[in-house]
Formats: sequence, C-alpha cells, structure tokens
Amino acid sequence: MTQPSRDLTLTGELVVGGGRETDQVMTGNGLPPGQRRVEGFPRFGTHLSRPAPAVPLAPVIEVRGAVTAHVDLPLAVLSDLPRTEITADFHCVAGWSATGLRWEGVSFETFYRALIEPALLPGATITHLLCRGLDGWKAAVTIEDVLAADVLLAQNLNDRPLDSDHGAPVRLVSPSQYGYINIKHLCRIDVLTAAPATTEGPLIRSHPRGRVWEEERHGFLPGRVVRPIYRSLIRPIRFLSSRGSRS
Ligand SMILES: Nc1nc2c(c(=O)[nH]1)N[C@H]1C(S)=C(S)[C@@H](COP(=O)(O)O)O[C@H]1N2
Ligand SMILES: [Mo]
Repeated sequence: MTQPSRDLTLTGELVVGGGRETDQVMTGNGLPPGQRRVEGFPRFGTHLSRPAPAVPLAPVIEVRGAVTAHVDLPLAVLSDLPRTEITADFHCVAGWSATGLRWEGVSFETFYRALIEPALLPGATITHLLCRGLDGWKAAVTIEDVLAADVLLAQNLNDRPLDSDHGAPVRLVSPSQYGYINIKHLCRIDVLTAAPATTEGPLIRSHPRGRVWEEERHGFLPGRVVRPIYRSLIRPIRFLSSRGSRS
C-alpha cells in the first residue's frame, strides 16, 4: 500500500536528529502513517525493565464473562486446531515498526468458533473481548477486529517458539492494530456484551480500536498530534525493556 505524498512530507518534517533518509523512504513505501522502520524486533512494553512472567507448567487461557461456565482452556488444545502462518509488519503506537515477522499459530477466528462460541450464554451479543497477559497487561478488542482474517494466537515467531521477550507461551497478533492490542503472554479472555469502562486517564488514553492505517493512536487526539510526544517515549521504553530481557 502506498501513502499519499502529503504524508511523506509531514513525516519528513518531523524527522529530527536520528531521522535518516531511509526512514522517510520506508514510510512512503508501505508503512502506515507516522511509522518508522526499526532494525530487528525490540522488546517493548509497559512492563519496562520487569522481566517477563514465568510460563506456568501447564498454561491455560481462562475464559470468563458472558459464558455459561468458567472454562480454562489448556494451551495444548491449540494443537488440535488447524495451524496457520502469516508474515506481517508490527506497529507500535509510539511510532516504530518491525517488518517481515513470520508468526505461526491458530487463527483467532478458528479458536473462537471452536472453543469460545459454544460456551457463550444463549442470546448474548458479544461486542468486545478483554484480553489479559500473565504480567497484568490488558486490552479490549472489538469482536469485529479480533475476528478479522489476519488475527492469530501465535506460538511461533520466525520458526521458533515465542521467547519471553515477545510473549511466551502465546500472544495475540493483530497486525492491523497497534502493538498494545497484541497482548503478550495471553492468559485470560473476558467475553463482554458492552464496551468496558476505560481505566486510563485522559492524557494517555489509547484509541479503543487502534487500527494502524487509520492512525487511531489516541482516544480523542488526532494521530499526527500525538506522534512527536509518543515518539519521544520510544528511546527510554526501549532501553528499559531491553534491560529486563531474559533472552
Ligand atoms: N503482556 C503484555 N503485552 C504487551 C505489552 C505489555 O507490556 N505486556 N506491551 C504492548 C506494547 S505497547 C507493544 S508495542 C508490544 C511490544 O511487543 P514486543 O515486546 O514483542 O516487541 O506488546 C504489547 N503487548
Ligand atoms: Mo506499543
């Protein structure tokens, strides 16, 4: 997908210090608006320098909310479902993008239809899933976005089991949405019939959908307004996150 030249110019204006010619070219050559390519795939998150949570001996995904009974799905059930693979770029709302990542796992829609849908309360209209990681990170995703064809429960990255930096033992991968929806160490899904109340303050309020091509970075401020503010957070968060890396 190519971006309009208007966007290329704007990105060029915001390039300061470390900005290189290639950043601008890459942005104009297929990254979503306001994103810049990084080398490799850094560990990044609100965990900062805290090490990743230990993987339980027998990991489960707890399913709660609008279900007839609480279900704890052992991760082993994923091996009974058809496997799928996608190659996609990964976009953090702060403005960095890692390119060409190969994820392997189970399509989220396949998982949902096979294991969650049969457990739903009869007549319930599901609007959102609230997903949580073992470290306590959580994000709500609309049912429409989470059932999109490119959403995966990923267990492998670039032909190896997910490491602790990137979400072992399983993570949600939704390449069309910013990183904050891509919950690492996924351990719980609450099935909801209405949007959850936001727990974030007004300043850093994530957009409820976070679609990268629409540049839905912030709850109410336009994407390009928050770009420079978010971008200034990349360096310190990357530094701290790498200090907590165990790989
Ligand atoms: N469990 C958990 N998942 C998380 C986060 C986190 O702090 N904890 N941070 C999110 C953010 S903001 C980003 S950009 C990506 C970073 O993923 P990575 O560390 O694999 O690069 O994870 C997302 N998922
Ligand atoms: Mo992020």
